[in-house]
Amino acid sequence: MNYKKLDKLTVLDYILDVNSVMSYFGEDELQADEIGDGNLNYVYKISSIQDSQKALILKQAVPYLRCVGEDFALSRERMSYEIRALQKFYSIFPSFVPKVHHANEAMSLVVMEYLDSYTIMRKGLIERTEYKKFSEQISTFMAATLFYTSSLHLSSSEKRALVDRFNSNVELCKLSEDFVFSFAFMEHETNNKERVEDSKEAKKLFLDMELKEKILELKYKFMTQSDALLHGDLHTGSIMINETRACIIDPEFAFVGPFGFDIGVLLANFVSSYVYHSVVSRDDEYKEWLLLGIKEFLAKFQTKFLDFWSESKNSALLIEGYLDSITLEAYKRKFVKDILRDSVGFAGCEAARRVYGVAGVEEIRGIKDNLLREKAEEMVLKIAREFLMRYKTIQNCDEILEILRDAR
Ligand code: ADP
Ligand code: SR1
Ligand code: MG
Repeated sequence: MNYKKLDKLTVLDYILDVNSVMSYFGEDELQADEIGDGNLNYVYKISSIQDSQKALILKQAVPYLRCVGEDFALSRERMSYEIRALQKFYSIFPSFVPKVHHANEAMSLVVMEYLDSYTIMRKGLIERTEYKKFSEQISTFMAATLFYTSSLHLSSSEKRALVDRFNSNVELCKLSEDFVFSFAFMEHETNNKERVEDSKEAKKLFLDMELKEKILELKYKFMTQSDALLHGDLHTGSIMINETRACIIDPEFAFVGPFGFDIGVLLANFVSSYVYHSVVSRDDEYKEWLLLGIKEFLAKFQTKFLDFWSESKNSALLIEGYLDSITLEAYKRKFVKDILRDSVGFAGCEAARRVYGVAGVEEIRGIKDNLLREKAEEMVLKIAREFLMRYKTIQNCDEILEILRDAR
């Protein structure tokens, strides 16, 4: 089938020929609405007119970057990686990923479960919602997907096959190399002009060579370290959540990369939320809830990762009997501590790039009051700098929380 960009009408013609979708809707009449709010793609909700409970999402990639326009070419093959990642993550932990009903790499589209009564986590955090189960759920998702796609579990050939299946996602990896690690730390045409112009803080950041050396260390890890299958853009806008379930969406940046990257990106986005509530809502109780959530998420990740590891005896890396039990335990503990440290470094990059880079986050760039927004930006940069300068020596989660508590 040749690629064709669908619209709200042709989307309905398309699914008429897809048995797995039509058997879901039966004889119902259908309607389609475009509901995407993302930077890159088109997202349609297809629903039954007779039964509003019945709905699915059809997401299609276009061969350009939607938020910039047709002049910014971006290959639509990114959808193939999103499809593959959704399927891989679903096979590891189905409860945390929307179910795929149909996928068509040639048409760069996927049809998946409609997450009804879920909120984008970023918005929920702005509204001060306390999600009781998120640290348990997200830590499980991350520990499982990272562990089971790594050389600590897979055989050598399985791991290489995984790398083959994902690591040609070159254009989106390059976007992250540019936008997460580079452009936002120098004068660049893609940066947010309004925020950079006349900003002393921006100049200071762009001239901070000590910091930029640390960012380069992490960029190098991002480019060369093929530890495990990553979501690749796991900010709080890629999590849809309610009281009972957290679901991970939008893994089009997926590739086999460093263990600490997804954890770091998520940590950075919790930092943005913490800063928002320090500067705008000034809600100390909610800030404490966020800190506790961050600590639980990181601590549970480490425990669960080690638990999964204790069940795998042979892998590409380790053969049973190679290390004695005391050495093995010490080796594993150091291993997860190193993941935590890298996560803190990646969190520094992600938090800071959102300040002047092209893709800001709502809770910082969306602050209407100029003085408050500047204060929030300064606070994010202060935390990001501490993260980056100290990431190699962080000992535990409490140290990370201290950095947040000390920032003003
Ligand atoms: P993009 O790749 O363009 O960033 P996303 O995958 O982030 O697109 O989707 C854009 C928006 O569409 C999300 O923020 C969410 O509001 C909505 N959305 C995406 N997937 C689903 C889903 N499975 N169920 C309900 N809403 C969804
Ligand atoms: C130019 S693409 C900007 C950002 O949007 C995506 O969600 C990623 O975070 C990317 O860096
Ligand atoms: Mg996206």
